[in-house]
Amino acid sequence: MLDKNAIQFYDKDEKVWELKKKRVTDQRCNQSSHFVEGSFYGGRETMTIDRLKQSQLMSKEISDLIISHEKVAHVQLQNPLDHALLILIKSGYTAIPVLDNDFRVRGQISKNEILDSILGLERLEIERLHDITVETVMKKKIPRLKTDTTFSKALTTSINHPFICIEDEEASFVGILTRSSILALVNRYFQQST
Ligand code: 4BW
Repeated sequence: MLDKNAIQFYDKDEKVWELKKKRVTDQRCNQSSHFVEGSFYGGRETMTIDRLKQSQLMSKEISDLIISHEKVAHVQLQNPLDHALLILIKSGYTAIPVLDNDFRVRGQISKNEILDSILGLERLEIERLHDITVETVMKKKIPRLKTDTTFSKALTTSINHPFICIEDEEASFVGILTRSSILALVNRYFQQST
């Protein structure tokens, strides 16, 4: 991590150097601090990661970034797969949340899971779509976060999940956090601070 009592700069090869402040005793009268110890610190990427770690961005809450539930396409546990496929196709999304009657998140369903569930030996058995419920084929193990989760935690979770369902204290569905809104904020942060 970059030291607060140090200055960093790039050389012409884009290597980062760090000069540490060191207390030097002047023989004649006083003490003073000077940047005296120089060392090669790392590449531009190391500097970028340290800037992110030290920024307030990482400890910020995610609440401002959430897409509210009214704007999120979703299906319910007991919906048949033909209905879920219709919602997925019409919304244009690959996967969407699955909710129960109490508006709680129970999983997520994707086009791939639906098509996989009707894959017969020789063809897609489309006629079965109406007889299978969302609950039967949905993915149940999905990440969930609370509205006061830090950006840092959300960023880590989004590495493996294109969207994350957000719940309130009573576990009711609040909305989703998408990878694109996380990346947009990181992008804005770097555009502003360069
Ligand atoms: O209809 C779309 N409108 C817009 N503006 N962008 C779209 C649309 N469909 C896809 N995209 C783009 C987004 O950048 O393609 C990316 C991947 O979509 P996905 O995963 O595979 O359907 C989108 O990236 P994202 O905004 O970071 O969203 C990540 C995932 O979150 C999506 C989808 O599974 C889910 N999602 C996003 N908004 C949603 C939603 N699910 C339900 N309702 C919403 N409003």
